[in-house]
Amino acid sequence: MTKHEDLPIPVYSSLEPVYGDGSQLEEAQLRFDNFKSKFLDLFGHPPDVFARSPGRVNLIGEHIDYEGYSVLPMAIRQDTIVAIRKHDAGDAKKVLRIANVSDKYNMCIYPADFDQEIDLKNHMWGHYFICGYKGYYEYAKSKGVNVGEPVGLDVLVDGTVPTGSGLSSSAAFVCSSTIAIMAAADVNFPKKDLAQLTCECERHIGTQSGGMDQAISVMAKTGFAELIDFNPIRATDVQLPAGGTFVIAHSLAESQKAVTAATNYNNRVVECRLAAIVLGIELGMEPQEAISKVKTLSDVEGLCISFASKHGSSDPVIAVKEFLKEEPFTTEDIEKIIDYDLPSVFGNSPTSLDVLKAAKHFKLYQRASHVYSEAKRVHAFKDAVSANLSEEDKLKKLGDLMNDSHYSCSVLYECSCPELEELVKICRNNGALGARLTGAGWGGCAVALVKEAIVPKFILNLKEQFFQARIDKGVINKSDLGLYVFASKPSSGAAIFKF
Ligand code: NG1
Ligand code: MG
Repeated sequence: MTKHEDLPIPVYSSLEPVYGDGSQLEEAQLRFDNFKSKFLDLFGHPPDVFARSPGRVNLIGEHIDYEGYSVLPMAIRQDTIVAIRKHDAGDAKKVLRIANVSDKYNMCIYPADFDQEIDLKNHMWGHYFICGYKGYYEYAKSKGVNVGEPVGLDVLVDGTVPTGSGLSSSAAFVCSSTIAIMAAADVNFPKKDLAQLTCECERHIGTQSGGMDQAISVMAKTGFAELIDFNPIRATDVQLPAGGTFVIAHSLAESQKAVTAATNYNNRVVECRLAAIVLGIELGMEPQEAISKVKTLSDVEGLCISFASKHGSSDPVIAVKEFLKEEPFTTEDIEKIIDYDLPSVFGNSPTSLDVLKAAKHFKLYQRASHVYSEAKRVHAFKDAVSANLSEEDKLKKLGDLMNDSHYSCSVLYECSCPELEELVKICRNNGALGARLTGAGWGGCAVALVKEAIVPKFILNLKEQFFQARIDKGVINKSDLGLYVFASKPSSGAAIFKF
């Protein structure tokens, strides 16, 4: 049997396979009808093809995908849809016109040039489309596809994943863009290749992302969360216990990851790399070898475990305790150990050099402890789901792991914020079995595991105890509440529509 990840992106001629039936389908029908007429109004032609890709909620496994460790997300129903039309090769207008159904986003215009530079100092929403555009053509050329000369494109975008919320609006946008560009070229690659390709695409925006968001957006299946492994990318279905529901709630602090990368996201990627190099050296590698070979904490896990096993354990956190001091490392501390100056370790990565410029010190002990312990929690979560336990005990175990994950993110990885702390506490006070920040953090959403039977009451209490004060202050409108707090079932992955 062909494996799920080896299949191409499904192509549908109707909306049912993705949006189901009933009111959701009616809503989707209306959305697509408006979308098509808006396209026609703007560009004077109907689109050739549509693509959609969903956002996701990460249930457990935060900030470890870029360290090579497995994560456990599920797709949500909110998604990005992209409609696209290719101009004829003879057309004079060789530009990419990228419009959005929301007035918040002005039309962006780029040259039709496969190798164009993305102006990172000047962040524009259309850049995410260009990430897909550049990445797709690089990849297609490497696969021997005859891509011809660049032609103009008309593109319309509609996203329902809230931005800056930790629900991966960015990956939904990059994946749907890349898949629309591919579909317009009449090509279809296997899902696992697209997952890898779109992960690389999104790095053009300047964040040194792991591949979780794109992998789940491309490979999700209705009804399942997925355990995502990397190198190579693989997805294993995880059937969640029926009696529990995941409720997603927005802290209303927006995290602008592309803008704060040097002090937040990319800073942690650099700290993890430095922690891995220092551990490698402490555990016997030559500095030169460690610098050239060690990219992630998973690269030195083997060394850490052999050390820990001398103490009768297989926990790499033991090696971290032994070899990394708890006080933050200064640049000089690290340079003394690695016998090299720091910028030369990251010489070819401008985004890492930005991190070094902005950093006062490096918390290697805390970051490595988080990564190794979080990686274990992901497997404990997966094991608990399939363990021979009562449903009650299963849910309790999953909740405990989520709480431990949040603690580690908050205290060791320092990617929470006051609003998320308040929200997580309110979730737990109202009967959540577990609650944690989800996604990169520094704002965005929390996810709570709640017993099915109390979901309506739970959401009501969150509205009263967290959101009402924000409505009173005018931060959000009461009529939009459903966008900020909702229960979510595992939804389906990316698709192409040809009507
Ligand atoms: P968000 O901020 O939710 O898009 C980011 C990364 C993930 C992962 C998580 C933290 C991107 C596109 N995504 O997710 O790869 O590292 O943070 O677990 O940067
Ligand atoms: Mg994102």
